[in-house]
Amino acid sequence: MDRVRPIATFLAAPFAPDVLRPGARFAFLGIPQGVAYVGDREPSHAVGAPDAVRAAALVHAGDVSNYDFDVGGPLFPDGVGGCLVDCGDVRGDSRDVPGSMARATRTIEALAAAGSIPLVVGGDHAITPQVVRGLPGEEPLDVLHVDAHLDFLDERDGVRDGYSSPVRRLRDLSWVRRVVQVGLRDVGSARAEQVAAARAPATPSSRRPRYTSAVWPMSSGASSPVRACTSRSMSTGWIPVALPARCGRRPAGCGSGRRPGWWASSRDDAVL
Ligand SMILES: [Mn+2]
Repeated sequence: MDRVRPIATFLAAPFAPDVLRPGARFAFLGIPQGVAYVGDREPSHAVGAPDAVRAAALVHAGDVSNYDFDVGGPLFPDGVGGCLVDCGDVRGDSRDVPGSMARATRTIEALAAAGSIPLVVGGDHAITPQVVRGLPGEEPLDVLHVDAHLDFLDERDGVRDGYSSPVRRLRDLSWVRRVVQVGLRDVGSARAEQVAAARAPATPSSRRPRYTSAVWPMSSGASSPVRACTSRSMSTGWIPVALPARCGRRPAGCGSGRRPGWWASSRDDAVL
């Protein structure tokens, strides 16, 4: 009972109640969770993102076999069946934040073990390390992080897995070889020493001697580092991409409030 069945699936793909037998190369998965800080005064609106993406994509469900000029052919010549499934949303429990995060990681592990490539929609940015922790650790992994912010705080208000720390937590994982951060702009929570720490190579004593990092502000242009990251990641078969997360009805990273705790879907307690 780890997942919630969606009202409508992504691109009208078959629903896969068993992630170990999804029967498809790509598996859509919602993780409508997040971790709030002391001072966050409203729940994250990002928890509605999986269903919002499903709803937006549904209008294209009848077009997937048509010619796509961006791709140079049909994206799914024979329809999505057999290629794509929707595994629903990982169930969140506001009374058990660590358990909910572990449940998300276990689901990713199961998808990877089944040979599927997860297409994950959060949730706030706290979910990124939850996802990467579940990916196979045998092969080096490169991560492309597209965001306005550095997200490299070691902790905030004693919280180490919040939405300001996902890139810092990725660096804790021995199989993460390279992190490329693209699109940083304006002022966020990052201090100069955190930028320096994010750009620093791994120390000689690290288990990850080949680790490298690149931080590309928006003003520097993004095409070159994106190509560098994706070309290397293609050899591993995994291309984790972290998109900007918002924590409320305001520009990302600019909010503050008073509500500590846990953000989860309003369908928190609904289960398969
Ligand atoms: Mn972020």
